[in-house]
Amino acid sequence: MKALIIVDIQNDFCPGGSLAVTDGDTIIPIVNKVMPLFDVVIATQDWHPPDHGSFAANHIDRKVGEIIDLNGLPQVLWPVHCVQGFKGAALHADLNIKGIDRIFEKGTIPEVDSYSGFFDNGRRNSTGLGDFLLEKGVKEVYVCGLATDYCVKYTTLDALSLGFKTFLLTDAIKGVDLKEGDCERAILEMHNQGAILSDTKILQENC
Ligand code: VGL
Ligand code: ZN
Repeated sequence: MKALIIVDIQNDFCPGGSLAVTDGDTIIPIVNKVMPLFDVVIATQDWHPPDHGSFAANHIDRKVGEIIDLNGLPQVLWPVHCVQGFKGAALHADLNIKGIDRIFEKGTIPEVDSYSGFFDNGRRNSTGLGDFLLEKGVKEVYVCGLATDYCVKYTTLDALSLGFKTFLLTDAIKGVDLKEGDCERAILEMHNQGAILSDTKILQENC
């Protein structure tokens, strides 16, 4: 069984959003096109409470991009984004929502961020995604979405650590590049950890 994991294709990560990834929305038609090729399609949704510790605005004298210690873990401070129930947190309207079987929310605990769709950054709490995939008999996962150097990266690394054969759809991801080269380094790290670099053309040819 093959699963597609669509990471955080939400308004705030697309042009016009508070943490917009350059050209983030351009991957949406590509993702929609390959959804029917999968047995299971899941989406992750960054879903923060307003008092979330990853927001620079929730710390005195701290700016976006600074790194702080958040309960023992290094934390990049972000603009307020993907606040539960607000438009910025909604999945992008162009995404084919009907093609998605289940949505897993993450980043819901104020004290810890959660880049991965599987676990929080401290690996203490799971979203249930891993068990869900195992119950469905999924052996192979294909990761796409936003952002390459954060949530796509950590979702991919966790999928590998859970033993899934993990593919990265390189034409269906976009990243932040806070520092130039972050996305390239992230892709290299995923590859070094065992992710198979693929793309949606190869996928379509093999289905
Ligand atoms: C993300 C930064 C903060 C992501 C989420 O989806 O990659 N990045 N929260
Ligand atoms: Zn977030």
